[in-house]
Formats: sequence, C-alpha cells, structure tokens
Amino acid sequence: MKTAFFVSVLLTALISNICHAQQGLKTYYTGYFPIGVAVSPRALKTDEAALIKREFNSVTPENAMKMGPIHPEENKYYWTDADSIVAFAQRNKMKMRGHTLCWHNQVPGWLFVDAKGDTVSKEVLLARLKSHITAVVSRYKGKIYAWDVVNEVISDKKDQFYRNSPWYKICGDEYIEKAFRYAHEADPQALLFYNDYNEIDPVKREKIFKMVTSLKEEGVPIHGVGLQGHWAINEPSADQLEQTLSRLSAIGLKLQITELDISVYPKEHNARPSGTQDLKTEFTADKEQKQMEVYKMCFDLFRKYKQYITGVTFWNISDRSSWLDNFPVRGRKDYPLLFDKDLKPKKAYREVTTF
Ligand code: HAH
Repeated sequence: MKTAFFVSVLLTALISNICHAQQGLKTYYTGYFPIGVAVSPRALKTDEAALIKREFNSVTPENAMKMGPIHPEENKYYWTDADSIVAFAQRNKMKMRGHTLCWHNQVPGWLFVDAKGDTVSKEVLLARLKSHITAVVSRYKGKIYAWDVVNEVISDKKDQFYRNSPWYKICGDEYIEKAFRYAHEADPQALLFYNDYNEIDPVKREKIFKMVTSLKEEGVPIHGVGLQGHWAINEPSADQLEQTLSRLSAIGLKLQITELDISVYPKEHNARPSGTQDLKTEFTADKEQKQMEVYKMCFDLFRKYKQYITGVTFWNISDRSSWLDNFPVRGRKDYPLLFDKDLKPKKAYREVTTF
C-alpha cells in the first residue's frame, strides 16, 4: 500500500516536471506577452532550432541586421543572413523584431567619411541614413512587426545628455527623429522603438523619459521604449525595477524588454581584460540561487505591468554561448540564460513559469 502511494506521488511529480518544461515559455505567457530570443543564422541550423520553436514565439537577429553586417559598403547590402532569419520566423509563424537601424557600434567604416577620407556633412550623413533605413525596412515590410530604430543615444555620463557619437558630432540630435520618420515612411505598420540599456539608473532613466516624451509630443512616429535588460545577480532591486517600469510606462507608449539576460557576476558597465580575480567561473549553487531570485522578481514585475509590456526578448538562447562570455570581461564564462549548455531548462525556468 505504502509503496504504491509513494510510486504514485513520484510518478505525478515526474509527469508534472516533464509537462512543465514541455509547454514552452510562450505558452505560459500567452495571456501576457510574446517571448522572444536573439539568434544567429547558424543557431537555426543546430539543435537550438528545436528549442527555439518549442519555447519562443518571437525572434530578433543578434547581429545580422546591424548596419555593419548588413551594409558593409555604400553600394553593397549583404542580405543572406538576415533573410535566413526572416524565413525561419515566417516558416514557423513567429513574430520578428528588427535590430537595429541606427547605432554608434558595429557601424561600417564608410558611413561617416567621403572618398577622400574626410568626415561627411550632415546632409550627406542624413541622406545615407535615409537610404539605409529605406532599403532595410522596405525589404522586410510586413515581416518585421517592430523595429529598434535608434539604439543607445543617451549618454551614461551624469552631466551629458546625448552620447557624443559620430552621429551626434555630425548631425546634432536631428538624426534621431529623422531615423523614426524614415522608418515610418518605409513601413507605416511597423512599431518603432527607442532602445537603450541601464534605465534602472534614475539619472539615465529621466533623460530617456525626457527625450522620448519630447519626440512623442513633436509628433515623431515612435511607438515604444525598449529596455534592454542586461541585468545581473546584484541589480536591479525590485524597487528599482518597479520604479523604472512605472516611470517609463507614464510616457504613454508601450514598453518591451528587448535584450534580457541576468549575469551571474556583479554588474560592471565597462569592458576590461580578465585578471586573476576572474578565475572562479563555475556556475555554483550560490550563483544559481541568486540568479533564480532575480529572474523571479523580474518576471513577477513584468506580469504586473502586462498592460504596458508588449514583449520580452532574451539576448541569446542558452548558456552554451552568449555575448556575456566576452563582455564586460573578455573570455570570462557567464551563465545568463534560462537554458544550460545542454539546452535543459535551469531552475530559474521553473521560477518564471510558476505563477
Ligand atoms: C547591446 N548593447 C546591443 O544593443 C546589442 O546589439 C548587442 O548585441 C549587445 C548588447 C549593450 C552594451 C554594450 O554592447 C556595450 C556597453 C554597454 C552596453
């Protein structure tokens, strides 16, 4: 009798465990928001493809649509990689976000200079921006429902508003609204986002609030704010994240978490080489516990703000590899995602799917 009881308890636990993981993140979040993932064209040809199809209902190209990779020379576009991700999304009836039309990193060398190597004028740079945005957005019109139009133009320095990038040096802040207008002209249906990181910092958050509010008031076609969400085991606190979501939702536009990962190392904002202090890179029980707590807290709040949040996208698929293996510390292994290197759901997976 007793044995039969224990066997049945064990079986129930086992079955519920299996079923739990099999539903897929996207199913748990059906009544909330799409769950996306950043991908490379290569990943779509490996065992990660099955995981993507099971768990997610949206994809973003991690690199394939950035200005450098997709537009390496003035008169040459390289479409192959981006096309293959769009085809995957279409084939599997997934949503697709575009990333990103205007950024200061991963830009092609030719963009800011003329044939002689001199810096181009504002008129030339805006004309180049327009032809880039028109080409890319038109090609995927109707297939990409949301674009990160402008990425990371707000400065991290407390006493500086805009980042002093080549874009800003040549155009002032005018390229920002122009980018949104060009994208809207090319695909009037696409939802257009301003995307940035570290909105949990109140100073940066207020700058973003101010810029996006004024774009909106001037009638610039902008529909949402993307919070990248590159967070860590020590930040944000629940209060900090709630203040962030509450403040930015007051702009009156939609919010998306566009690049979520939770690093198992305390947050550092600047790149540096690795040193002797970086040798302890195992995924310990302590790191796992802290990461679970942060993931749970984040998704508790995302669900609480579901009225404003229209998407949550992870930046990479599994701990097999992620951009955090090289940032901020070059070569330091990180474990920031919900799936381990064997693509099995980690304990944090259960935390975000039990509610
Ligand atoms: C993001 N920047 C970018 O939006 C994304 O395109 C890239 O793949 C990874 C992260 C975050 C960032 C950074 O790259 C450098 C310094 C601070 C923040």
